[in-house]
Amino acid sequence: MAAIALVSQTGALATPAINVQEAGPTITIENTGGDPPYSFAPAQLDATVGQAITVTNNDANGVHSVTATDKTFNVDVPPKSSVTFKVSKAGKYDYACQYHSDAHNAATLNVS
Ligand SMILES: [Cu+2]
Repeated sequence: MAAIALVSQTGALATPAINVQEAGPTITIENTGGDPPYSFAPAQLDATVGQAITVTNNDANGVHSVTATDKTFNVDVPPKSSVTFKVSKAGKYDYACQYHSDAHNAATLNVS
């Protein structure tokens, strides 16, 4: 089952010779079991308009999302997988998880 979701955009297992893609902005979601239990890291991220932003969900047990408070973007990220999205309009976007609105740290994506 896991193989289906493995589109491998992080290139974590790729050797440098194969992975020639430049590292773009990345949001990582973890189940830390702390308070709050889920984390967005980094809490503040910069990107440019149209740039690919990769979201990796390392929580094996749940779908999380990166959902702008103003709904400019809403990206579901299945367990143990990565999704890439782009933002077409500059702005400072607070975002949260639509499934656990009170269980993630506050996070902001700044697009310029
Ligand atoms: Cu969540």
